Amino acid sequence: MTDGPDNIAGHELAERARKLFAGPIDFLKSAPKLEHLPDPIAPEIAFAGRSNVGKSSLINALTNRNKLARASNTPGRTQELNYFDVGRDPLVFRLVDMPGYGFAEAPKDMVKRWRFLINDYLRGRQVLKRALVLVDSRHGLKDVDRDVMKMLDDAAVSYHLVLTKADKVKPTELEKTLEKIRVEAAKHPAAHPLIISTSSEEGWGIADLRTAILEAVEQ
Ligand SMILES: Nc1nc2c(ncn2[C@@H]2O[C@H](COP(=O)(O)OP(=O)(O)OP(=O)(O)O)[C@@H](O)[C@H]2O)c(=O)[nH]1
Ligand SMILES: [Mg+2]
Repeated sequence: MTDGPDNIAGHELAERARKLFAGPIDFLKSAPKLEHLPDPIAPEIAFAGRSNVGKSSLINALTNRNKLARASNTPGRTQELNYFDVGRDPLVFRLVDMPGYGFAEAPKDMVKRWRFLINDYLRGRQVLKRALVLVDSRHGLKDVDRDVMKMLDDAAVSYHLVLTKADKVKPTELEKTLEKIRVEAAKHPAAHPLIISTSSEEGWGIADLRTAILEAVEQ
C-alpha cells in the first residue's frame, strides 16, 4: 500500500490523537443537573449507551488510565455527567461520561431523572461535537438505542455507533452484528457511516476511536 496525501494526513491525525490521549487528562467535575454543566468553552464528546455497556471502561482504555472513570459490573455505576479535560494549557476538548439508559432495575424516579438529564444534554449542548452511542457486541441494537439515535437525528447531533466488548464474541458473530448495524445506521441521517468495534479489555479499536474523536473535535 502506498501513502497518498490522504493517508499521510490520516497518519498525522492519528499521531496527534495518540499524543493527546497520552498527555494530561484531568477529571473536571460531576454534574448531577444541567445547571451544573461547566462553561461551554471547549468541544465535548459524549459517551452514551445502555447501562453496563462499557462507557466508563472505554474512557479508561482511551486515556490509558485504569481508574479515571468509575467502572463496575453493577449497572448504574455512573449517575451524573462526569467531565474529563483532555489537554492542559491548552485544554483541547472534553470527554463526558454519562449514566446508562435502559436500566430497568433502578428506582423509577432515578431512571426518569437520568433520562431527562441525558436527553436534555444531548439535544441542547452547543459545544457537543459528537456523541458516541455504545452498543454491546453480544446484544446489537436495542429499541432504547434506536430511540436515542432517533433523538440525535432529530436534533442533528452527529454520532458514532461504537461496538463494545468485542472480545466477548467470535469474529464471525462480530462481523454479522457489524453488518446489521451498518445497514441500520445507513437509515439514520446523523449516524456516521463508520462503525468502530472495540474491546477495552484487549485494546482493540482504541487507537482508531482516538483518531475518530480528534477528527470530530477538529471538524
Ligand atoms: N470483557 C470485557 N468486559 C468489559 C469491556 N468493557 C467493559 N467491560 C466490563 O463491563 C462492565 C461494565 O463496564 P462499565 O464501563 O462500568 O459500563 P458503563 O456503561 O459505564 O455502565 P454504567 O455506568 O452503569 O452505565 C464492567 O464489569 C467492565 O469490566 C470489554 O471491552 N471487554
Ligand atoms: Mg459508567
